[in-house]
Amino acid sequence: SHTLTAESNETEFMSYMLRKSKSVNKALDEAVPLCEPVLKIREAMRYTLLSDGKRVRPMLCLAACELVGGQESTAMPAACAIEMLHASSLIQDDLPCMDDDNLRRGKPTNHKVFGEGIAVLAADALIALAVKQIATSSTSSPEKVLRAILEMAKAVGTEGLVAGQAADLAGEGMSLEENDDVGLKHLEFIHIHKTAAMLEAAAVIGGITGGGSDEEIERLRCYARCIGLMFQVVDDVLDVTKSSEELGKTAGKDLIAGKLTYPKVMGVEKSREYAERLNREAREHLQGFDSDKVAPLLFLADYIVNRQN
Ligand code: GRG
Repeated sequence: SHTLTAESNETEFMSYMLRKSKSVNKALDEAVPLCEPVLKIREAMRYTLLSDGKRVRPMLCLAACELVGGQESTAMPAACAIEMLHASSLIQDDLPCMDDDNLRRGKPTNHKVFGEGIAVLAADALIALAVKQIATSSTSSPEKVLRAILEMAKAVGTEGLVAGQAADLAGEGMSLEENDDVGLKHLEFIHIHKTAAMLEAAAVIGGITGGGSDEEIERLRCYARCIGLMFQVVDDVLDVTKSSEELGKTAGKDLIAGKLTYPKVMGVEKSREYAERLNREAREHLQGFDSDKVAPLLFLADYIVNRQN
């Protein structure tokens, strides 16, 4: 069966995710063909876009579309556009002037392979391609496309990713451990903008393209905001638990660098409780939807909160 019911188990959810990510990968591959002559910029775009990510955002977009009664194919151009924006942000985040990372998704970062100039251009081009992808999609009405583009713009700009990253840069080296409240506010601002905004856009755009009502779309927005924040809380907790397990190994870099994390401002136990609370809140926002159609979104929330790496 291709539907995931409320009674399904985790294995079924994982195969649902795998199926979705396979169709997303196929669509992404087709969206950036390697035309002859093969250009380095296209290779660079494909390098990050098609590398091994979880595809959580496109999956969320497709599941949200299906939740409100739409078809997977209707939301596919939007789902691809969201993953392009995500890939663009990863390339930029890894640059020497930002986080200066050598590895991403288990491979050398874009600028390590293609050089900084091409990496910056690939990130630019992926944003342009995202807009093109959704603007030329024939699966939604012009009005829905316009609404979706607005959501995308909000998610990347000074109301979204860029604001989060700027706050992150501004807070570098900030020592806020003595003042938990200020620290927590700053931390939440960063994560709501850097992580939750894009997940929110993914869910909302899925709801829009699927023909959801305004109320349904708002509920998807609240759900996605919760799981976005939860994603980061869990990430921070894993960072701490990983680094105490493999002290001196690869993890713990952020701790050494003095990055602000949830365990630092509220302790590991409280952070775990907070993640659980966000999960419950996320589920509450989805109450009343068709139980079979909502199953993937509930599993996704559990998957995020229970993940071990
Ligand atoms: C204008 C697009 C754009 C970006 C400029 C660099 C920047 C501003 C923002 C950084 C955004 C960023 C890297 C946020 C972190 C988001 C995050 C949680 C990344 C990890 O997501 P996963 O775990 O990664 O879903 P995979 O690899 O599975 O896709």
